[in-house]
Amino acid sequence: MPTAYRTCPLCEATCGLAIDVSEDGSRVERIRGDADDVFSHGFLCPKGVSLKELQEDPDRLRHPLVHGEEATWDEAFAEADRLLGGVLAGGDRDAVAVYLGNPSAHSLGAMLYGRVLLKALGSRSLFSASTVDQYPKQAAAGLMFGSGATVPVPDLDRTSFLLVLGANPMASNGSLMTAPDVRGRLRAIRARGGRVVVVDPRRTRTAQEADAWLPIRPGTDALLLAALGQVLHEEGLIRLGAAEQWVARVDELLELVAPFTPEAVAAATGLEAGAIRGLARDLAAADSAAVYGRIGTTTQRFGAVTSWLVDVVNVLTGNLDRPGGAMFPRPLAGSPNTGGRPGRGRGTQLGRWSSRVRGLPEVLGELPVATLADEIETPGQGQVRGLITVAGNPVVSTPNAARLDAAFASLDAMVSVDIYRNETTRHAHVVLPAPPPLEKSHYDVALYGFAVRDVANYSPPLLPRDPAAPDEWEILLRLTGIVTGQGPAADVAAIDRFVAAGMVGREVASPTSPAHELDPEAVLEVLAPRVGPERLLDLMLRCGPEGAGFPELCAPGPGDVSLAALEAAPHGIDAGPLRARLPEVLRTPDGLIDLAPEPLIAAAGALHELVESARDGDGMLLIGRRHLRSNNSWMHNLPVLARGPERCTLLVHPDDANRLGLVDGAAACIRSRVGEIELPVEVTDEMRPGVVSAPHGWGHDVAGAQLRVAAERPGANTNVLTDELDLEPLTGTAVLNGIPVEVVPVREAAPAGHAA
Ligand SMILES: Nc1nc2c(c(=O)[nH]1)N[C@H]1C(S)=C(S)[C@@H](COP(=O)(O)OP(=O)(O)OC[C@H]3O[C@@H](n4cnc5c(=O)[nH]c(N)nc54)[C@H](O)[C@@H]3O)O[C@H]1N2
Ligand SMILES: Nc1nc2c(c(=O)[nH]1)N[C@H]1C(S)=C(S)[C@@H](COP(=O)(O)OP(=O)(O)OC[C@H]3O[C@@H](n4cnc5c(=O)[nH]c(N)nc54)[C@H](O)[C@@H]3O)O[C@H]1N2
Ligand code: SF4
Ligand SMILES: [Mo]
Repeated sequence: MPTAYRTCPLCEATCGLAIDVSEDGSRVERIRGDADDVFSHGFLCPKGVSLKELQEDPDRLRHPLVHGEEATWDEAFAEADRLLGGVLAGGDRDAVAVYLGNPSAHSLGAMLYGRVLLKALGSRSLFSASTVDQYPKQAAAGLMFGSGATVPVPDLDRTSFLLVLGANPMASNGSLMTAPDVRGRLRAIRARGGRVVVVDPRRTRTAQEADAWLPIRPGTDALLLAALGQVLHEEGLIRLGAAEQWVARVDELLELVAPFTPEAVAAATGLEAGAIRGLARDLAAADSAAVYGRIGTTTQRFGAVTSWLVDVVNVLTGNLDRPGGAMFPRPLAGSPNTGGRPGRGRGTQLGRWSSRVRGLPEVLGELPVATLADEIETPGQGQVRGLITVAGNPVVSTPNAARLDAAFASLDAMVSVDIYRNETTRHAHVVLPAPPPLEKSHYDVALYGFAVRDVANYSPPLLPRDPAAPDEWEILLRLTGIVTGQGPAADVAAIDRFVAAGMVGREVASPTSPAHELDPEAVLEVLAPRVGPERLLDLMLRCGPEGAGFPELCAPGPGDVSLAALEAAPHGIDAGPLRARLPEVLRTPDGLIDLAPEPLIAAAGALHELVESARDGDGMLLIGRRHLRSNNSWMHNLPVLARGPERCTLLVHPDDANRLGLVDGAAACIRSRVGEIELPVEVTDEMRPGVVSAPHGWGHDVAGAQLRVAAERPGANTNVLTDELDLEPLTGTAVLNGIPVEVVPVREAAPAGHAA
């Protein structure tokens, strides 16, 4: 039986898969970890195995849907053209919105051609899952280092001290930290004498594996980090180390953190002053240390401030850009911090425009998805009447889900590129089914930018696609044709050539590119006969930091990486451990790291109020969680993952359960400002008292979806509770953790004859 080697596209870990295929090449027989993968060395999780069931899932869409009925591709594009064209005919480009979901960052075609569609559409109504996720981190990184793609990651394999805030990589497999087998890598830290400390309101699997767990009150991480800075300063422990000559505005930063002594923040964070002081000393004393924060630190009110302070502590302890500290990956293709002029750039501006209805700030080219419903509901110039979703399920993943659900039902034109008819796409007038992962090629353009080693791995399509069905990038280019008025049957090859020529043009114009001053036509000829994502990827690899350049045109690059080189290396190419990249990685206008960016200093002003207001009371705070056998909202339909105990439960501490009259296994009603849901209670002392936890991504019992397995155990949609008005101020990112809720038992109807 032939075995093929591919990269798993389901999460950020980028594991190598060894896939046994039937003799005729049409079916997957078995999926294992690829023991020879240069990065994952055989590791995989249950989701990787489930790619077989995803491929074979009878509910997965194989044909376009037009108004809910199966249709041909030509019919579907014709209807998309009629509907979207109708909205655009009014001359208002902002009237068509786009929402890009999480898997679009895991799809080579969607990554490279999603932006083509956005550019062609020319609408400011652009939304994505990033404003319910990592934009606070990317905004802070942009302000400090000059590009939102320049996010330091923990040098996991060499660090002697890892401080984790608001992440549970044992369940999530790591995020903004691409590292297959996080568990093995965490265990290795301790095995070599290092320490792991986890800050989380819940004693997660990651916390259980760690040396210490600090059960912080949700939403107060910025205070903890400010206090770490204060102690480092007060005790003379600041060492800027390798970064010293590139760091600006240290004094402003130290002035900001000065009032936040451990004693001052103890009551608000719920952590002992002594523990905070000890943590600061341990960080300073460690041979190397890395502070790492993830979704629990970004999707909260102080998300941007917290994300910034994470790297401030990395800088103050001398750990930025040093082995074992927080380092900058050097991706082999397509990163804004490997191209152009090294060491300087335009920097990052936030809020270059604002949203029409609520005046919320633009962030990295987008608007906050928390205001999408406003933009649909509110009449006037710029009102959103058409929507294209690509690989997203915002009805389940964004705040005040019930309101957005109703708003979607009112749209004049909704077109979804997706593989399921789910809570969101059931509203679409046209659904265009992308090929499933194993029928597409794959390269992690986005995720290698956050990888703890510099690696690269390319996967050609494994299984044949229905000859009538376009690839995902072709779907996006046909939509590009539609929104540019070329009609439903635009010449995809011509648009693609135009896209490639544009990219070649930029390389040819760049003095630091190996393609500099080459004849663009000659470059395109070298890249031929590749088309689509492969042509663009080959160009990006050749022009990357290890790229082969164009030896064919006597213009070699610094290395030998090209798409052909990756095709010859089915287990991937390893360019080694992370390396020091200061100052060339910076893209700030002055070539320095801004330790105290004005917008963040301003946002941190509100920390003084937080010190006073955050206290234990009778109210409960709801936070989220993830489970290894799920993936946001969309993998609950696969039997291999769905089995096992009920997962959509409310975790409650025993003291709270007693106080609130909640019983293990019985239902609780959870209410917030915007909505209420019911969930079964799971009483566990892994919760910090005063905090309850429920996973997002559930609520599969809506009419019109086609998710038969998921509907058997639908769970409830926690984003019915999250508040579209409660946002991180700099980026408009939704607050999804620390939601004030009321939790009451659901009383069963009393049996007849008994008084209630
Ligand atoms: N309360 C709460 N809400 C949250 C979070 C939280 O922690 N708490 N987390 C947030 C985070 S971090 C994220 S990233 C978002 C995710 O939010 P979304 O991206 O909106 O939602 P997903 O559940 O990832 O939905 C993915 C969609 O893509 C489709 N799909 C899967 N593979 C493909 C493909 O290859 N091509 C195409 N075209 N479609 C595909 C699926 O069918 C599904 O409809 O949720 C956010 N929402
Ligand atoms: N199995 C699986 N893997 C996934 C996903 C999935 O849905 N399932 N989703 C993927 C996506 S899109 C993403 S973005 C990543 C996310 O990756 P992670 O950030 O690792 O995700 P979580 O497991 O939700 O961990 C967040 C932790 O933050 C804690 N927390 C909540 N509020 C606070 C707070 O105020 N302060 C602190 N310090 N902690 C807090 C929660 O208790 C939780 O343990 O995971 C990715 N991987
Ligand atoms: S950890 Fe992520 S990349 Fe690895 S097999 Fe699981 S889902 Fe796939
Ligand atoms: Mo995410």
